[in-house]
Amino acid sequence: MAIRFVTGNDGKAREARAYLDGIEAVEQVPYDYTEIQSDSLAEIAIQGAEEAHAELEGGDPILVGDTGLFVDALGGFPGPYSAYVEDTVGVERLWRLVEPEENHRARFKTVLGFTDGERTETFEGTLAGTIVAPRGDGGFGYDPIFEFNGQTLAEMDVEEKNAISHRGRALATFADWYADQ
Ligand code: ITT
Ligand code: NA
Repeated sequence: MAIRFVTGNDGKAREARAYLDGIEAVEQVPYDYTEIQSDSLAEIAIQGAEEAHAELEGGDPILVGDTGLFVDALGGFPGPYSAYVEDTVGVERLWRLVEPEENHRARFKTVLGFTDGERTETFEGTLAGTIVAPRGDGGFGYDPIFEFNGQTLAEMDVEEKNAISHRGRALATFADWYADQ
């Protein structure tokens, strides 16, 4: 058996493997599930996991991740719409929106949705930080404008980021739970 982690991103699959090392094998599957329009990352992750489990061949369990960046001064925008906003507005212009605001606090949230076809569970991880002018060329997505402990996530190396990241925290919680099953 293997956990099928639904993502188009090899880095995320490697990260999942690191947390599940010695617990379960992780297979990366590039299934493009329908992203329902919802204010809730958990709802999106649950629907995505259940759809992938129903549509893909084979019965191995499915894990999907849904992430959002929630900016306090923007009422939590872009939140569950973060992928769409990255593609349309872009990261640099999101920074420009936040720049004139007094409060630059934001947080990343990842919700993992797991299903084995019988049970569906969600696991959450968050990372609080500050929105800053873009710095660094590592990472992906909103990493250049998200500062944690004086560094943007794009200035960290992969191991450093994964050790503190929202997805890392969600994966650690999931791995603990899964190991007990
Ligand atoms: P997959 O579902 O194929 O993994 P995705 O990009 O559609 O990729 P996510 O839910 O992980 O799905 O990401 C939503 C948005 O948040 C998207 O714009 C990402 O670039 C961004 N994002 C996710 N994780 C991030 C991270 O660790 N650092 C910076 N941006 C991140
Ligand atoms: Na996703």
